[in-house]
Amino acid sequence: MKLQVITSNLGKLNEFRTALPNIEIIHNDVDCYEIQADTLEEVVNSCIDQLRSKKLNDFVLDDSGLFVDGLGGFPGVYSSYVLRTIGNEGLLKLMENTSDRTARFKSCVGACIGSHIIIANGECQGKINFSQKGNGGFGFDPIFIPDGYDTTFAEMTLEEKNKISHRGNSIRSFAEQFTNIFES
Ligand code: ITT
Repeated sequence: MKLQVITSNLGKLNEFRTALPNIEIIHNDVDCYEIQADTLEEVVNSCIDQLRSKKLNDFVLDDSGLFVDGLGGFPGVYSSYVLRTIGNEGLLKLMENTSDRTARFKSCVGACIGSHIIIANGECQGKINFSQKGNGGFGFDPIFIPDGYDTTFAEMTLEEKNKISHRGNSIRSFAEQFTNIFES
């Protein structure tokens, strides 16, 4: 089976390919209008509906964000906007006087395969570093240190990040549900 990964983000695409080595992944960057919603899952469900109404099938997508406790969960569902506007430097500046640096990445993966809809969530706890470190990954990776490590996601290989990351976790949960539906 061929599975289309719907994303404009090549970093995400690489993570799907690494986490699902036994599935043939095709990239599709067809646009999905991201509604303004309080949760990642609402955004994912809306995108699934939009893509189905365009007659697409056998696809998976991800909506994700970084939730910083000391900022009341911001940027959260506004993560993409924050990266596009103030970027990591701006977020670090915003946190100059924030002592609580705990944060979590969340990922919600949604898939439509045949007549089945699969929704899978993943999280990764950690903290926001005081400066950017590392050249790997994408987005907020240079400022996020997962719990139990002293390196940022951007200092890890793709395989290391996938083992512990929000998206690694949501893709594993997706793969488990996929196996239960199609291989039982
Ligand atoms: P899509 O086309 O798949 O929507 P996107 O980059 O716009 O790609 P999101 O809408 O999910 O992705 O926005 C989430 C933002 O959070 C985005 O700017 C990402 O760069 C960032 N982000 C998500 N997952 C991340 C990760 O694993 N590491 C670093 N930053 C991440």
